[in-house]
Amino acid sequence: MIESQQSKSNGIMISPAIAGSLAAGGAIVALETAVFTHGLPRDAAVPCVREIRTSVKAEGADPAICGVVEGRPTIGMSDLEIECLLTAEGEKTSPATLPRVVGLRQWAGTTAGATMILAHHVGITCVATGGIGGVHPGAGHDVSGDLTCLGRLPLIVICSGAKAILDLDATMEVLETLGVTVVGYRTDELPGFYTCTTGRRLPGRVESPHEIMAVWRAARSVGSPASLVVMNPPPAHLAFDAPAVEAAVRRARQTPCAGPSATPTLLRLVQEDLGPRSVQLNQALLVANARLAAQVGIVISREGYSR
Ligand code: PSU
Ligand code: MN
Repeated sequence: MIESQQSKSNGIMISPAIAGSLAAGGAIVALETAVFTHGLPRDAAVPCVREIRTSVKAEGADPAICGVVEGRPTIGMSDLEIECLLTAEGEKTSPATLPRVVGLRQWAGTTAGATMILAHHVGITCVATGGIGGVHPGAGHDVSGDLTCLGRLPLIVICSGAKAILDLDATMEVLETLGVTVVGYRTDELPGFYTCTTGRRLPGRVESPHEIMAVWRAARSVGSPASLVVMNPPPAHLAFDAPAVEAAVRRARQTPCAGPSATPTLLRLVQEDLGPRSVQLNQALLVANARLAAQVGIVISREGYSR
């Protein structure tokens, strides 16, 4: 059992740094952990967490790594807790499984959706992730719980698109159906996680953290219940060409997989196919998205927000 000096809010464990920042109205960026338990290779995970922490702090915001520590939903996990989560081989928890892993005292890395639930519950607005879940191709009705959360919770989610293995057109359609506002960050095109472009035009674009805040605020003032998704293209110097990614995805899809393991399995196959640069890119885009989320958090914290 890991001893902690955390405070508890709404049943959620909060680290002293995050509790202090929440009380002071500071800028906080919530980050998921499923990408570390089930996305990146194990040896890349801890250095990536460290880089994210450093970058968010450098922007003047507080990084809140979210996950389930022996059944305790936690906001602001320590490095030790993250290492224990990886050692315990915690499961990947989505909105649907979060109550079970908490109730039955298990370890788990939270998906973007589960992270959104925890963040919203304690009053954190900005969430950063790599790629959101979405609609898987085929007739299996596999639609990520990330999308439901985006439709229901009034957050700002910064990502680099939906994951390359998904049906991107169907994913964009479902986001629209759920009333989720989607904008590109300094781009007109939907990024493809591994690629800067996908040939799909986004409904709108923003140029600055200030504009992101303006759109999010407008969503609140018109009574929208949903999130604002900001699509931030991956760093161009590491991004891949679309044909290379398409070929890797096609090869990965030849391996049958379904359910919660579908995303991690397919992503691992694509990653192996694309080689080590894909891991570097994954890390770099996580850091870049966390940075942008920090900048947005700062603007909101500075300008204040009232309904
Ligand atoms: N990015 C990765 N690997 C992952 C994920 C993201 O490189 O495993 C996770 C995210 O946490 C995302 C989740 O929220 O996959 C979606 O999974 P599903 O399709 O099962 O909802
Ligand atoms: Mn699924």
